[in-house]
Amino acid sequence: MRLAFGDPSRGSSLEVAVAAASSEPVSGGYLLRGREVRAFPPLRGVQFFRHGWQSWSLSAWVDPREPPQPLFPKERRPQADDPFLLEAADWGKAWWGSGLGALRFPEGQVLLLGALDPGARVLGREEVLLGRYASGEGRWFLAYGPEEEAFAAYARHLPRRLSGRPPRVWCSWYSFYNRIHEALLLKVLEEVAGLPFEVFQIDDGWQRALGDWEPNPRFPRGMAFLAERIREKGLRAGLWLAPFLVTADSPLGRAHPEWILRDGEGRPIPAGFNWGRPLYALDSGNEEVLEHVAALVRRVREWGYEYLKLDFLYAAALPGAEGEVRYRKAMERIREEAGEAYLLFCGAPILASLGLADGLRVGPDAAPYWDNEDRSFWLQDPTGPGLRNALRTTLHRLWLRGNVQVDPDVAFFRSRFSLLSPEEMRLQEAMGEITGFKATSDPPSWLSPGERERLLAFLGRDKEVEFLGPYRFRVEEEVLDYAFLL
Ligand code: 9PG
Repeated sequence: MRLAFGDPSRGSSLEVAVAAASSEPVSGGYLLRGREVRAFPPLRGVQFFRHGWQSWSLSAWVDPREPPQPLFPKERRPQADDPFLLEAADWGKAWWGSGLGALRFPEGQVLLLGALDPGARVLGREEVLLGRYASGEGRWFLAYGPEEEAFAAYARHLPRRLSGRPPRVWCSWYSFYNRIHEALLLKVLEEVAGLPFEVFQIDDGWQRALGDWEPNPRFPRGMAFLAERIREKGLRAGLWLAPFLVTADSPLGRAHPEWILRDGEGRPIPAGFNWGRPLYALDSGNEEVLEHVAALVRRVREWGYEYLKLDFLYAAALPGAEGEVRYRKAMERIREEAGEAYLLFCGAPILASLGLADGLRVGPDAAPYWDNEDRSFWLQDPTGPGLRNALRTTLHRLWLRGNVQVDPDVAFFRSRFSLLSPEEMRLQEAMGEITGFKATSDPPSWLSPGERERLLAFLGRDKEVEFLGPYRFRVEEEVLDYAFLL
Protein backbone atom coordinates (compact mmCIF):
# COMPACT_ATOMS: atom_id res chain seq x y z
CA MET A 1 0.00 0.00 0.00
CA ARG A 2 1.07 3.63 -0.42
CA LEU A 3 0.44 6.10 2.39
CA ALA A 4 0.40 9.87 1.86
CA PHE A 5 1.82 12.25 4.45
CA GLY A 6 1.96 15.96 4.92
CA ASP A 7 0.69 18.97 3.10
CA PRO A 8 1.53 19.15 -0.65
CA SER A 9 0.82 22.93 -0.68
CA ARG A 10 3.60 23.45 1.92
CA GLY A 11 5.96 21.32 -0.15
CA SER A 12 6.27 18.87 2.74
CA SER A 13 4.36 15.88 1.42
CA LEU A 14 5.66 12.40 0.99
CA GLU A 15 4.31 9.09 -0.28
CA VAL A 16 5.61 6.04 1.52
CA ALA A 17 5.27 2.46 0.29
CA VAL A 18 4.24 0.32 3.25
CA ALA A 19 4.00 -3.42 3.82
CA ALA A 20 1.69 -4.16 6.77
CA ALA A 21 -1.37 -6.31 7.54
CA SER A 22 -3.54 -3.17 7.73
CA SER A 23 -3.36 0.60 8.03
CA GLU A 24 -5.69 3.40 9.09
CA PRO A 25 -5.22 7.12 9.64
CA VAL A 26 -4.98 8.26 13.29
CA SER A 27 -4.06 11.57 14.87
CA GLY A 28 -0.61 12.60 13.67
CA GLY A 29 -0.01 9.64 11.34
CA TYR A 30 -1.11 6.11 10.57
CA LEU A 31 -1.82 3.08 12.71
CA LEU A 32 -0.39 -0.11 11.18
CA ARG A 33 -0.82 -3.69 12.30
CA GLY A 34 1.29 -6.76 11.80
CA ARG A 35 4.10 -8.76 13.31
CA GLU A 36 6.45 -7.27 10.75
CA VAL A 37 5.98 -4.00 8.89
CA ARG A 38 8.17 -2.16 6.39
CA ALA A 39 8.14 1.44 5.24
CA PHE A 40 10.01 2.50 2.08
CA PRO A 41 10.27 6.28 1.67
CA PRO A 42 10.94 7.76 -1.80
CA LEU A 43 14.11 9.44 -0.48
CA ARG A 44 17.21 7.98 1.13
CA GLY A 45 17.62 8.63 4.83
CA VAL A 46 20.87 10.35 5.76
CA GLN A 47 20.54 9.58 9.47
CA PHE A 48 18.85 6.85 11.48
CA PHE A 49 17.39 7.47 14.95
CA ARG A 50 18.59 4.51 16.92
CA HIS A 51 16.72 4.04 20.17
CA GLY A 52 18.46 2.09 22.92
CA TRP A 53 16.63 -0.66 24.71
CA GLN A 54 17.14 0.36 28.33
CA SER A 55 18.13 3.46 30.30
CA TRP A 56 21.87 3.16 29.64
CA SER A 57 21.78 2.09 25.98
CA LEU A 58 22.62 4.61 23.27
CA SER A 59 19.87 6.71 21.74
CA ALA A 60 21.19 8.96 18.98
CA TRP A 61 21.08 9.85 15.32
CA VAL A 62 23.59 7.59 13.58
CA ASP A 63 24.85 6.99 10.03
CA PRO A 64 22.74 4.18 8.53
CA ARG A 65 25.66 3.19 6.29
CA GLU A 66 27.93 2.48 9.27
CA PRO A 67 26.41 -0.22 11.47
CA PRO A 68 28.02 -0.89 14.85
CA GLN A 69 30.51 -3.64 15.51
CA PRO A 70 29.91 -6.04 18.41
CA LEU A 71 32.47 -5.54 21.16
CA PHE A 72 32.21 -8.04 23.90
CA PRO A 73 32.17 -11.80 23.81
CA LYS A 74 28.72 -13.17 24.58
CA GLU A 75 29.39 -14.05 28.26
CA ARG A 76 30.60 -10.54 29.11
CA ARG A 77 27.81 -8.49 27.61
CA PRO A 78 26.65 -5.92 30.19
CA GLN A 79 23.10 -6.09 28.92
CA ALA A 80 21.42 -8.08 26.21
CA ASP A 81 19.47 -6.86 23.23
CA ASP A 82 21.75 -3.99 22.40
CA PRO A 83 23.71 -3.91 19.16
CA PHE A 84 26.80 -2.59 20.90
CA LEU A 85 26.79 -5.67 23.00
CA LEU A 86 25.08 -8.25 20.88
CA GLU A 87 25.65 -9.40 17.33
CA ALA A 88 22.54 -8.54 15.41
CA ALA A 89 22.85 -11.84 13.57
CA ASP A 90 19.36 -12.24 12.15
CA TRP A 91 19.15 -8.54 11.36
CA GLY A 92 22.00 -8.42 8.89
CA LYS A 93 24.69 -5.85 9.27
CA ALA A 94 22.53 -2.84 10.04
CA TRP A 95 21.55 -0.56 12.85
CA TRP A 96 18.52 -1.45 14.81
CA GLY A 97 16.83 0.03 17.79
CA SER A 98 14.29 -0.80 20.41
CA GLY A 99 10.62 0.01 19.92
CA LEU A 100 11.09 2.77 17.41
CA GLY A 101 13.29 4.06 14.63
CA ALA A 102 13.33 7.05 12.33
CA LEU A 103 15.03 8.22 9.16
CA ARG A 104 16.04 11.81 8.61
CA PHE A 105 16.02 13.09 5.02
CA PRO A 106 18.36 15.69 3.52
CA GLU A 107 15.90 18.56 4.01
CA GLY A 108 15.48 17.67 7.70
CA GLN A 109 12.04 16.01 7.85
CA VAL A 110 11.82 12.60 9.53
CA LEU A 111 9.86 9.39 9.00
CA LEU A 112 9.22 7.64 12.31
CA LEU A 113 8.07 4.06 12.87
CA GLY A 114 7.20 3.30 16.48
CA ALA A 115 5.72 0.27 18.21
CA LEU A 116 2.63 0.77 20.38
CA ASP A 117 3.02 -2.57 22.18
CA PRO A 118 5.99 -4.06 24.08
CA GLY A 119 8.56 -6.33 22.49
CA ALA A 120 9.46 -4.66 19.18
CA ARG A 121 12.64 -3.77 17.35
CA VAL A 122 13.16 -1.50 14.39
CA LEU A 123 15.90 -1.84 11.82
CA GLY A 124 17.05 1.16 9.79
CA ARG A 125 18.76 1.34 6.44
CA GLU A 126 18.97 4.31 4.08
CA GLU A 127 15.97 3.04 2.12
CA VAL A 128 13.78 1.26 4.69
CA LEU A 129 12.46 1.10 8.23
CA LEU A 130 11.60 -2.45 9.23
CA GLY A 131 9.73 -3.15 12.46
CA ARG A 132 9.27 -6.58 13.99
CA TYR A 133 7.67 -7.89 17.16
CA ALA A 134 9.59 -10.66 18.90
CA SER A 135 6.39 -12.66 19.08
CA GLY A 136 2.78 -12.21 18.03
CA GLU A 137 1.06 -9.36 16.26
CA GLY A 138 1.32 -5.77 17.35
CA ARG A 139 0.38 -2.20 16.56
CA TRP A 140 2.65 0.41 14.97
CA PHE A 141 2.54 4.14 14.47
CA LEU A 142 4.01 5.79 11.36
CA ALA A 143 4.51 9.56 11.14
CA TYR A 144 6.28 12.01 8.86
CA GLY A 145 7.21 15.64 9.54
CA PRO A 146 9.55 17.83 11.56
CA GLU A 147 11.43 15.79 14.18
CA GLU A 148 9.67 17.29 17.21
CA GLU A 149 6.20 16.89 15.71
CA ALA A 150 6.70 13.27 14.64
CA PHE A 151 8.12 12.23 18.03
CA ALA A 152 5.47 14.16 19.96
CA ALA A 153 2.71 12.52 17.90
CA TYR A 154 4.18 9.09 18.69
CA ALA A 155 4.47 9.90 22.39
CA ARG A 156 0.77 10.83 22.51
CA HIS A 157 -0.11 7.26 21.55
CA LEU A 158 2.05 5.72 24.34
CA PRO A 159 1.08 5.08 28.00
CA ARG A 160 1.47 7.94 30.44
CA ARG A 161 1.83 8.40 34.20
CA LEU A 162 2.54 11.89 35.41
CA SER A 163 1.96 12.78 39.02
CA GLY A 164 2.85 16.19 40.37
CA ARG A 165 6.17 17.92 40.21
CA PRO A 166 9.39 15.91 39.75
CA PRO A 167 11.30 15.41 43.01
CA ARG A 168 14.44 17.15 44.30
CA VAL A 169 16.73 14.38 45.41
CA TRP A 170 19.94 13.90 47.30
CA CYS A 171 21.36 10.51 46.24
CA SER A 172 24.36 8.87 47.89
CA TRP A 173 25.84 7.22 44.79
CA TYR A 174 27.91 9.84 42.95
CA SER A 175 29.86 10.96 46.00
CA PHE A 176 30.34 7.84 48.13
CA TYR A 177 29.51 5.04 45.69
CA ASN A 178 29.07 1.83 47.69
CA ARG A 179 31.23 2.99 50.62
CA ILE A 180 28.29 4.22 52.65
CA HIS A 181 27.61 3.54 56.33
CA GLU A 182 25.13 4.67 58.94
CA ALA A 183 27.24 7.37 60.65
CA LEU A 184 28.26 8.87 57.32
CA LEU A 185 24.69 9.09 56.04
CA LEU A 186 23.47 10.58 59.33
CA LYS A 187 26.13 13.27 59.03
CA VAL A 188 25.20 14.09 55.43
CA LEU A 189 21.51 14.05 56.37
CA GLU A 190 22.17 16.89 58.82
CA GLU A 191 23.75 18.90 56.01
CA VAL A 192 21.10 18.07 53.42
CA ALA A 193 18.23 18.90 55.77
CA GLY A 194 19.26 22.57 55.64
CA LEU A 195 18.56 22.78 51.90
CA PRO A 196 15.30 22.53 49.91
CA PHE A 197 15.56 18.81 49.09
CA GLU A 198 12.53 16.51 49.25
CA VAL A 199 14.10 13.06 49.06
CA PHE A 200 17.15 11.59 50.78
CA GLN A 201 17.95 8.49 48.76
CA ILE A 202 20.28 5.76 49.96
CA ASP A 203 21.89 4.04 46.98
CA ASP A 204 23.82 0.81 46.48
CA GLY A 205 25.95 -0.24 49.46
CA TRP A 206 23.41 -0.80 52.26
CA GLN A 207 22.45 -4.37 51.42
CA ARG A 208 24.11 -7.64 52.43
CA ALA A 209 24.25 -9.01 48.89
CA LEU A 210 22.31 -8.94 45.65
CA GLY A 211 19.09 -10.74 46.41
CA ASP A 212 19.77 -10.43 50.17
CA TRP A 213 18.02 -7.15 50.87
CA GLU A 214 18.80 -6.80 54.55
CA PRO A 215 21.18 -4.19 55.95
CA ASN A 216 24.85 -5.16 56.12
CA PRO A 217 26.93 -4.64 59.31
CA ARG A 218 27.70 -1.02 58.35
CA PHE A 219 24.03 -0.27 59.14
CA PRO A 220 23.88 -1.61 62.71
CA ARG A 221 20.54 0.00 63.62
CA GLY A 222 18.81 -1.15 60.45
CA MET A 223 17.07 0.61 57.60
CA ALA A 224 13.84 1.51 59.41
CA PHE A 225 15.95 3.50 61.88
CA LEU A 226 17.47 5.55 59.05
CA ALA A 227 14.11 6.10 57.35
CA GLU A 228 12.79 7.42 60.65
CA ARG A 229 15.74 9.87 61.00
CA ILE A 230 15.15 11.03 57.40
CA ARG A 231 11.45 11.63 58.02
CA GLU A 232 12.19 13.56 61.20
CA LYS A 233 14.04 16.01 58.98
CA GLY A 234 10.95 16.49 56.85
CA LEU A 235 12.35 14.48 53.94
CA ARG A 236 11.04 11.42 52.14
CA ALA A 237 13.26 8.38 52.52
CA GLY A 238 14.52 6.77 49.32
CA LEU A 239 16.19 3.41 48.84
CA TRP A 240 18.00 1.67 45.97
CA LEU A 241 17.15 -1.91 45.05
CA ALA A 242 18.03 -4.18 42.14
CA PRO A 243 15.14 -6.57 42.75
CA PHE A 244 15.72 -8.95 39.81
CA LEU A 245 19.51 -9.34 40.06
CA VAL A 246 21.34 -12.16 41.70
CA THR A 247 24.86 -13.62 41.67
CA ALA A 248 25.60 -17.33 41.66
CA ASP A 249 27.26 -17.12 45.10
CA SER A 250 24.60 -15.00 46.83
CA PRO A 251 22.46 -16.73 49.47
CA LEU A 252 19.36 -16.30 47.32
CA GLY A 253 21.07 -17.78 44.26
CA ARG A 254 22.07 -20.80 46.35
CA ALA A 255 18.73 -21.19 48.11
CA HIS A 256 16.70 -20.95 44.90
CA PRO A 257 18.73 -21.97 41.86
CA GLU A 258 15.39 -22.71 40.17
CA TRP A 259 14.46 -19.00 40.31
CA ILE A 260 17.37 -18.05 38.03
CA LEU A 261 16.44 -17.30 34.44
CA ARG A 262 17.93 -19.95 32.14
CA ASP A 263 18.17 -20.71 28.44
CA GLY A 264 16.76 -23.82 26.73
CA GLU A 265 19.77 -25.88 27.84
CA GLY A 266 19.42 -24.89 31.49
CA ARG A 267 22.37 -22.47 31.49
CA PRO A 268 21.82 -19.20 33.42
CA ILE A 269 21.31 -16.29 31.02
CA PRO A 270 24.02 -13.64 31.52
CA ALA A 271 22.59 -10.41 32.92
CA GLY A 272 25.76 -8.33 32.86
CA PHE A 273 28.95 -8.05 34.86
CA ASN A 274 29.36 -5.74 37.85
CA TRP A 275 30.74 -5.75 41.40
CA GLY A 276 33.49 -8.00 40.04
CA ARG A 277 31.27 -10.94 39.18
CA PRO A 278 28.83 -12.13 36.54
CA LEU A 279 25.22 -11.21 37.16
CA TYR A 280 22.16 -13.35 36.66
CA ALA A 281 18.46 -12.55 36.57
CA LEU A 282 15.56 -13.82 38.60
CA ASP A 283 12.92 -15.29 36.30
CA SER A 284 10.16 -12.67 36.27
CA GLY A 285 7.79 -15.23 34.75
CA ASN A 286 7.98 -17.38 37.88
CA GLU A 287 5.10 -16.70 40.30
CA GLU A 288 7.32 -17.44 43.34
CA VAL A 289 9.84 -14.86 42.16
CA LEU A 290 7.08 -12.27 41.80
CA GLU A 291 5.84 -13.08 45.29
CA HIS A 292 9.40 -12.72 46.61
CA VAL A 293 9.86 -9.31 44.91
CA ALA A 294 6.41 -8.14 46.05
CA ALA A 295 7.32 -9.10 49.63
CA LEU A 296 10.57 -7.14 49.29
CA VAL A 297 8.69 -4.03 48.17
CA ARG A 298 6.25 -4.46 51.08
CA ARG A 299 9.15 -4.79 53.52
CA VAL A 300 10.99 -1.64 52.44
CA ARG A 301 7.68 0.26 52.46
CA GLU A 302 7.16 -0.93 56.04
CA TRP A 303 10.65 0.28 56.91
CA GLY A 304 9.38 3.71 55.84
CA TYR A 305 10.79 4.17 52.33
CA GLU A 306 8.48 6.12 50.01
CA TYR A 307 10.83 6.58 47.05
CA LEU A 308 12.25 3.44 45.50
CA LYS A 309 15.01 3.49 42.92
CA LEU A 310 14.45 0.15 41.19
CA ASP A 311 17.62 -0.57 39.26
CA PHE A 312 18.91 -3.09 36.70
CA LEU A 313 15.30 -3.71 35.75
CA TYR A 314 16.31 -4.97 32.31
CA ALA A 315 17.09 -8.23 34.14
CA ALA A 316 13.32 -8.82 34.41
CA ALA A 317 12.99 -8.55 30.62
CA LEU A 318 15.87 -10.75 29.49
CA PRO A 319 16.78 -12.08 27.02
CA GLY A 320 15.53 -8.87 25.36
CA ALA A 321 12.54 -7.83 23.33
CA GLU A 322 11.11 -11.33 23.91
CA GLY A 323 10.84 -10.63 27.63
CA GLU A 324 9.08 -7.28 27.55
CA VAL A 325 5.52 -8.57 27.92
CA ARG A 326 6.63 -10.63 30.93
CA TYR A 327 8.53 -7.57 32.25
CA ARG A 328 5.44 -5.41 32.05
CA LYS A 329 3.32 -7.91 33.98
CA ALA A 330 6.00 -8.15 36.67
CA MET A 331 6.26 -4.37 36.96
CA GLU A 332 2.46 -4.01 37.11
CA ARG A 333 2.59 -6.29 40.12
CA ILE A 334 5.30 -4.15 41.75
CA ARG A 335 3.36 -0.98 40.94
CA GLU A 336 0.32 -2.37 42.78
CA GLU A 337 2.40 -3.43 45.75
CA ALA A 338 4.17 -0.07 45.96
CA GLY A 339 0.93 1.89 46.29
CA GLU A 340 1.66 5.60 46.57
CA ALA A 341 5.45 5.23 46.69
CA TYR A 342 7.43 7.07 44.00
CA LEU A 343 9.04 4.53 41.71
CA LEU A 344 12.15 5.56 39.81
CA PHE A 345 12.97 2.93 37.20
CA CYS A 346 16.64 2.66 36.21
CA GLY A 347 18.48 0.35 33.83
CA ALA A 348 14.93 -0.22 32.60
CA PRO A 349 13.54 -1.11 29.16
CA ILE A 350 12.21 2.33 28.21
CA LEU A 351 8.96 1.84 26.33
CA ALA A 352 7.75 -1.13 28.38
CA SER A 353 8.06 1.00 31.55
CA LEU A 354 5.72 3.80 30.48
CA GLY A 355 2.55 4.14 32.51
CA LEU A 356 4.09 2.27 35.46
CA ALA A 357 7.15 4.30 36.46
CA ASP A 358 6.84 7.72 38.11
CA GLY A 359 10.39 8.58 37.13
CA LEU A 360 12.57 6.97 34.46
CA ARG A 361 16.33 7.24 33.99
CA VAL A 362 16.77 7.96 30.31
CA GLY A 363 20.56 7.85 29.96
CA PRO A 364 23.77 6.28 31.24
CA ASP A 365 25.23 7.29 34.61
CA ALA A 366 26.54 10.77 35.20
CA ALA A 367 30.06 11.03 36.65
CA PRO A 368 32.32 13.85 37.89
CA TYR A 369 34.12 13.78 34.52
CA TRP A 370 33.09 14.46 30.94
CA ASP A 371 34.12 11.27 29.17
CA ASN A 372 36.20 8.15 29.64
CA GLU A 373 37.76 7.92 26.20
CA ASP A 374 39.39 4.57 26.87
CA ARG A 375 35.91 3.14 26.92
CA SER A 376 33.88 5.45 24.67
CA PHE A 377 36.42 5.88 21.89
CA TRP A 378 38.81 2.94 21.94
CA LEU A 379 36.20 0.39 22.94
CA GLN A 380 33.43 2.19 21.02
CA ASP A 381 31.08 1.84 23.98
CA PRO A 382 28.70 4.79 24.50
CA THR A 383 26.97 3.36 27.60
CA GLY A 384 29.61 4.04 30.26
CA PRO A 385 29.46 6.72 32.97
CA GLY A 386 30.32 10.33 32.11
CA LEU A 387 28.39 13.50 31.34
CA ARG A 388 28.91 13.25 27.59
CA ASN A 389 27.21 9.85 27.31
CA ALA A 390 24.55 10.74 29.88
CA LEU A 391 23.61 13.99 28.14
CA ARG A 392 23.60 12.59 24.62
CA THR A 393 21.17 9.75 25.28
CA THR A 394 19.02 11.86 27.62
CA LEU A 395 18.66 14.56 24.93
CA HIS A 396 17.35 11.97 22.50
CA ARG A 397 14.65 10.90 24.94
CA LEU A 398 13.25 14.23 26.04
CA TRP A 399 10.25 13.64 23.77
CA LEU A 400 9.07 11.22 26.51
CA ARG A 401 8.64 14.07 29.01
CA GLY A 402 4.85 14.11 28.55
CA ASN A 403 4.68 10.40 29.46
CA VAL A 404 6.92 10.08 32.50
CA GLN A 405 9.20 12.25 34.64
CA VAL A 406 12.49 11.86 32.80
CA ASP A 407 15.56 11.61 35.04
CA PRO A 408 18.77 12.96 33.46
CA ASP A 409 20.75 11.79 36.52
CA VAL A 410 22.53 13.98 39.04
CA ALA A 411 24.11 17.39 38.52
CA PHE A 412 27.44 18.32 40.08
CA PHE A 413 28.12 21.53 41.96
CA ARG A 414 31.35 20.57 43.67
CA SER A 415 34.87 21.17 42.41
CA ARG A 416 36.17 18.76 45.03
CA PHE A 417 36.76 15.25 43.62
CA SER A 418 35.72 16.38 40.17
CA LEU A 419 37.34 16.87 36.77
CA LEU A 420 34.41 18.83 35.32
CA SER A 421 34.78 22.35 33.93
CA PRO A 422 32.17 24.99 34.86
CA GLU A 423 30.75 24.76 31.30
CA GLU A 424 30.34 20.98 31.54
CA MET A 425 28.69 21.28 34.95
CA ARG A 426 26.30 23.89 33.56
CA LEU A 427 25.15 21.59 30.74
CA GLN A 428 24.18 18.89 33.23
CA GLU A 429 22.66 21.34 35.71
CA ALA A 430 20.51 22.86 32.94
CA MET A 431 19.25 19.37 32.03
CA GLY A 432 17.85 19.22 35.57
CA GLU A 433 16.13 22.54 34.94
CA ILE A 434 14.82 21.46 31.53
CA THR A 435 13.39 18.16 32.81
CA GLY A 436 12.49 19.49 36.27
CA PHE A 437 14.09 16.38 37.81
CA LYS A 438 16.68 17.87 40.13
CA ALA A 439 19.15 15.61 41.85
CA THR A 440 22.69 15.74 43.15
CA SER A 441 25.02 13.58 45.20
CA ASP A 442 27.19 16.42 46.43
CA PRO A 443 27.36 16.49 50.24
CA PRO A 444 26.80 20.16 51.11
CA SER A 445 29.98 20.14 53.25
CA TRP A 446 32.05 19.48 50.11
CA LEU A 447 30.87 22.74 48.55
CA SER A 448 32.51 26.16 48.64
CA PRO A 449 30.18 29.02 49.64
CA GLY A 450 29.70 29.91 45.94
CA GLU A 451 28.93 26.31 44.98
CA ARG A 452 26.45 26.05 47.81
CA GLU A 453 24.69 29.20 46.58
CA ARG A 454 24.44 27.65 43.15
CA LEU A 455 22.94 24.42 44.51
CA LEU A 456 20.46 26.48 46.52
CA ALA A 457 19.40 28.42 43.43
CA PHE A 458 19.04 25.14 41.48
CA LEU A 459 16.78 23.54 44.10
CA GLY A 460 14.96 26.61 45.26
CA ARG A 461 13.12 27.78 42.21
CA ASP A 462 11.92 26.30 38.92
CA LYS A 463 13.25 28.35 36.03
CA GLU A 464 11.26 29.20 32.95
CA VAL A 465 12.26 26.88 30.11
CA GLU A 466 11.46 27.12 26.42
CA PHE A 467 12.22 24.46 23.82
CA LEU A 468 13.75 26.26 20.84
CA GLY A 469 14.31 23.00 18.96
CA PRO A 470 14.87 19.39 19.96
CA TYR A 471 18.42 20.15 21.16
CA ARG A 472 18.25 23.90 21.94
CA PHE A 473 16.67 25.48 24.97
CA ARG A 474 16.19 28.81 26.57
CA VAL A 475 16.50 28.68 30.35
CA GLU A 476 15.42 32.15 31.43
CA GLU A 477 17.96 34.50 29.78
CA GLU A 478 20.40 31.81 28.74
CA VAL A 479 20.34 29.78 25.50
CA LEU A 480 21.80 26.28 25.74
CA ASP A 481 22.66 24.44 22.55
CA TYR A 482 23.50 20.75 22.87
CA ALA A 483 23.72 20.11 19.11
CA PHE A 484 27.51 19.64 19.33
CA LEU A 485 26.81 16.39 21.18
CA LEU A 486 24.76 14.73 18.45
C1 9PG B 1 24.64 1.46 41.81
C2 9PG B 1 24.50 2.23 40.51
C3 9PG B 1 23.73 3.55 40.69
C4 9PG B 1 23.49 4.18 39.33
C5 9PG B 1 22.77 3.19 38.43
C6 9PG B 1 23.58 1.91 38.31
O1 9PG B 1 27.70 -2.62 34.83
N1 9PG B 1 27.02 -1.69 34.32
O2 9PG B 1 26.83 -1.64 33.11
C7 9PG B 1 26.45 -0.70 35.18
C8 9PG B 1 25.71 0.33 34.64
C9 9PG B 1 25.16 1.30 35.49
C10 9PG B 1 25.35 1.22 36.84
C11 9PG B 1 26.10 0.20 37.38
C12 9PG B 1 26.65 -0.77 36.55
O3 9PG B 1 24.80 2.19 37.66
O4 9PG B 1 22.52 3.73 37.17
O5 9PG B 1 22.71 5.36 39.46
O6 9PG B 1 22.49 3.32 41.34
O7 9PG B 1 23.81 1.36 39.60
O8 9PG B 1 25.40 0.31 41.64
